Amino acid sequence: MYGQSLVIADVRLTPVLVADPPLLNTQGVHQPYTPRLIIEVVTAGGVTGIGETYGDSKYLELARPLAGRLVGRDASDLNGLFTLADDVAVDAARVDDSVDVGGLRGVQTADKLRLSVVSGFEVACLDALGKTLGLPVHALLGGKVRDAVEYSAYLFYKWAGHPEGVASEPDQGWGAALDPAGIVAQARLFTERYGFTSFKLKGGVFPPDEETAAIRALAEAFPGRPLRLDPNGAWSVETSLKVAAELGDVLEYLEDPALGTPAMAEVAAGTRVPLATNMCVTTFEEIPEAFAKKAVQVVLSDHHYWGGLRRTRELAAVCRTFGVSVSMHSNTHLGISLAAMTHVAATVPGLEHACDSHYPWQAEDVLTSRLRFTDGKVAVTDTPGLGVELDRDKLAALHARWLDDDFRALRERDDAAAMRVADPGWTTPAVPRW
Ligand code: GKR
Ligand code: MG
Repeated sequence: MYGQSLVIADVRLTPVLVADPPLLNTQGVHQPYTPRLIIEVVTAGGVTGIGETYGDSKYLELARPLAGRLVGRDASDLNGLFTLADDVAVDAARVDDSVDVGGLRGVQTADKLRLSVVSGFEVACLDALGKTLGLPVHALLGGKVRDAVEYSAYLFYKWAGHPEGVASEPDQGWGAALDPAGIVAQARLFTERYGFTSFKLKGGVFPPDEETAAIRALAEAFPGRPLRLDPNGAWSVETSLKVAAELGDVLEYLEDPALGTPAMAEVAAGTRVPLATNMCVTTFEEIPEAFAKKAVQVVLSDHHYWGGLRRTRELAAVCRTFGVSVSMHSNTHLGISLAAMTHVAATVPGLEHACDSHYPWQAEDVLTSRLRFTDGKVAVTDTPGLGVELDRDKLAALHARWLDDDFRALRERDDAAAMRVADPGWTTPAVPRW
């Protein structure tokens, strides 16, 4: 209720390991359990706000001191969060400005890591603020411009199960998908279970001809539906142009066919198929070159690494200015993040492409009730805050798994290591792979 203190009295951090199916990507395969961090911000007024972000150690190492320094500050001081996080990062001995270019989320820098941590705290503060004021998070961002947010089915090549002998949760009836027929069957399940009407296929797993055939099969099975293919930069410019020419009549867009802005610009210059990215434009600093070179037509934000919901709106404003579309990509996440994604997406004008979400792949959650997709959409709630509630028993169970020594190796997400369990000789392929 208005008038209650927003001073932060306590911050709880709970790392968890969440079950994940054996989804294939260019780096390897998803581990049977993926780390996430659940953040609770408790105000002196007795309100608890919740947030979620990546849970690998490097994120925890920043989140812990930040949590300590937040106590005594005001949950509404969202700008202050960023300066505080900068101070914490400077003090944290192990955080340097080293750069890792090998990931699926573009260039990894210490700055991006900081923003990813801050994003979870920002969402928790917004949730606390909204609950205190009796307002939904979308209202704190200026108000929703739509009542439901559309998501696309996120199709993956997939084994039927994790390798024999590896502890994992039962498959939720998805089965294997290793060829065009398997991908179409998976897409049908997505439509039956969630009503999705657009489809994104994670590529970069099989030779481009096989993935082209899978998209063709989808186009035949679902005529006129928006289709996307995302090989996470695994292709050369030449291969990208060949695929674009072959699939130009059915693709909504190609997502990160080639790695990096110069290569994407070359592809964009040679095709009319729009290019989308969550790899070459992942920070504001990367925008000028990419937009000047007309390398991308759709920027896929992810509030986790763009630094939260308000910065996602800032990104959308910059994109609008330059006539570039904006939508959302995702990584393995739980319902708190889906709620946050839905609130911010509800406030972005002119969202022309369905957002993507891994949520259907996560059978486990830390919420009392799961968010629902109806006709491929999540309804935008007007319940104060994010409109979701933490289930303490579920949280405790997933945290107990994180604490369990048998699962210690999985505290860091490493898709290449997970692949080596099945294929000991596997190394992350050099790019371009094809
Ligand atoms: O979960 O395997 C995956 C995805 O490849 C993810 O890591 C990417 O970040 O979904 C993402 C994408 O669109 O590139
Ligand atoms: Mg992508």
